[in-house]
Amino acid sequence: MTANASPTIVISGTGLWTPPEAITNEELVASYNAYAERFNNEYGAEIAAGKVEEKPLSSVRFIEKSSGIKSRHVYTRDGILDIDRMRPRFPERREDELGNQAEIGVFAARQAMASAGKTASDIDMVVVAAAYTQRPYPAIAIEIQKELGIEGFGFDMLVACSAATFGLHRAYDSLAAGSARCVLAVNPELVTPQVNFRDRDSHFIFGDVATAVIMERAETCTSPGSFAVLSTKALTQFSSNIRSNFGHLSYAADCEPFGRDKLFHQSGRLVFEEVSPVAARHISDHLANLGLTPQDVKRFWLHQANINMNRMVIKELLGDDVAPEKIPSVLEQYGNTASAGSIIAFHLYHNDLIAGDIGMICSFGAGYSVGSLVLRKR
Ligand code: CO8
Repeated sequence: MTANASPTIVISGTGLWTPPEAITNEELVASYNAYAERFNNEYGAEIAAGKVEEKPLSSVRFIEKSSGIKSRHVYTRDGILDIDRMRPRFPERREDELGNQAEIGVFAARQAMASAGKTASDIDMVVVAAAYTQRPYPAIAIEIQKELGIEGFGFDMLVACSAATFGLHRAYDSLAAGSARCVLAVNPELVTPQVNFRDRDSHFIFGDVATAVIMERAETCTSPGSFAVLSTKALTQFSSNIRSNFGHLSYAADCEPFGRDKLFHQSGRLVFEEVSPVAARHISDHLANLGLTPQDVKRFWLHQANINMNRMVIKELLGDDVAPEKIPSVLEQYGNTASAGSIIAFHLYHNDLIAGDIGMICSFGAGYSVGSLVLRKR
C-alpha cells in the first residue's frame, strides 16, 4: 500500500466511450434459445438415449434477477445473434491501420484529456490496463501514445477484472516516485470476442466499453473537479474459478485454439461466495489504514459484475439500510465490462460530491484480484 504523503496525487479527468450498438436481454435470450432448441431437435435421439446432454433454455427473468443486467453495449452486433455464428465479426485490419482496441481507447483518452485540461505534451506515461489485449506486441499503449502524439513511454498490463484499478495503482506509484509527470490510464475493454454465447450460464454477462483516467501531481492540476488519491491498495489470491486459457501456447500444444476453455468460463456461484467477503474485508482494511470507516465514505464506485454481489459487499460493511445513491450501478445498461465497470461508475456518478467528501473505487474478480483507491474530493 502507498500511504498518503507528499506529493499529493490527483485524478483530474476521466473519459468514457460507449459503443453506439447494444443488445438487450430479450434479443440475446431469443438467439440463445433458438440455438439451444435447434441443437435439442438435431440431437433428440442422442438426448433421449442419455448420450448427449440437453441444452437448457435461458431466461430474461433469471438474468435480470441474478445479475441486474438488462442490456449491454457491444463494439458490433454483427454476428453475435446469428445462431450459425454466435460471436462478433471483426474484419481484420491491416498493420498500418489503427487497431480496434487502440481506436476505442483513443476515444476515451481524448475525453479524459479534455476533462483534465491536458494536451499530449503534458502526458509522459500511458498505461493500457484491460482484461485482454488484442495482440501481445507492440503494446496497445504504445499505439495509443503514437496516435495521440505523446512523448514518453507506454505499456500494457492484464489483471482481468482489476486491471483498471491496478493500472491506477501503478500510475500513483510512478507519480509518487517521480518517474512520471502525468499519466494517461486507458481501459479499452473489448470483451465480447471472448464470450461463449453458446453457454447459457455466461452468455449474458459481458459488454464492451472504453474508459480513461488522467492522474497527475496536484501542483500541475488545473481541473476544477479533481479528486486527491489518499491511498491505493491491491490484493491477489490465485484461483481458477474465473479463467480463460487463450494464449500463444495453443499453437505449440496442438489444441483447439478457440475451444470452450479458451473462452471466458467461471464457477459463478463459487466466485460470488468467495470473492464478496474478501472484497468487503479489503475495503474495510483499506479504510482502517487511513483511520476511516465505511460510514465515512460518501460513495462506493464498485466493480460492476453483479448487483447482488455489490449489495452483499455493502451489507457486510454497512448493514441493510444503504441508500442506492451510495453504490451506483451501471449494470442495467452496460453489463459487466471487465475492469472498466468501477471507472464507468466513477465517471458517471461523481459530479455531485463536494469538497472533502470521501469516495472509494474498488474492483474485484478474476485472479482473484481486488484493487481499491480511496479518494477525497478537492
Ligand atoms: N437462464 C436461466 N437459468 C439459468 C441461466 C440462464 N441464463 N444461467 C444459469 N441458470 C440456472 C443454473 O443452471 C442454476 O440452475 P439449477 O439451480 O437447476 O442448477 C440456477 O439458474 C442458478 O444458477 P447459479 O447459482 O449459477 O446462479 P447465480 O444466482 O449464482 O447467478 C451469476 C449466476 C450471475 C453468474 C452469478 O453467479 C455471478 O454473477 N457471480 C459472480 C461472478 C463474477 O463476478 N464473475 C466475475 C466476472 S469476471 C470479470 O468481471 C472480468 C473477467 C475478465 C473478462 C472476461 C471477458 C469475456
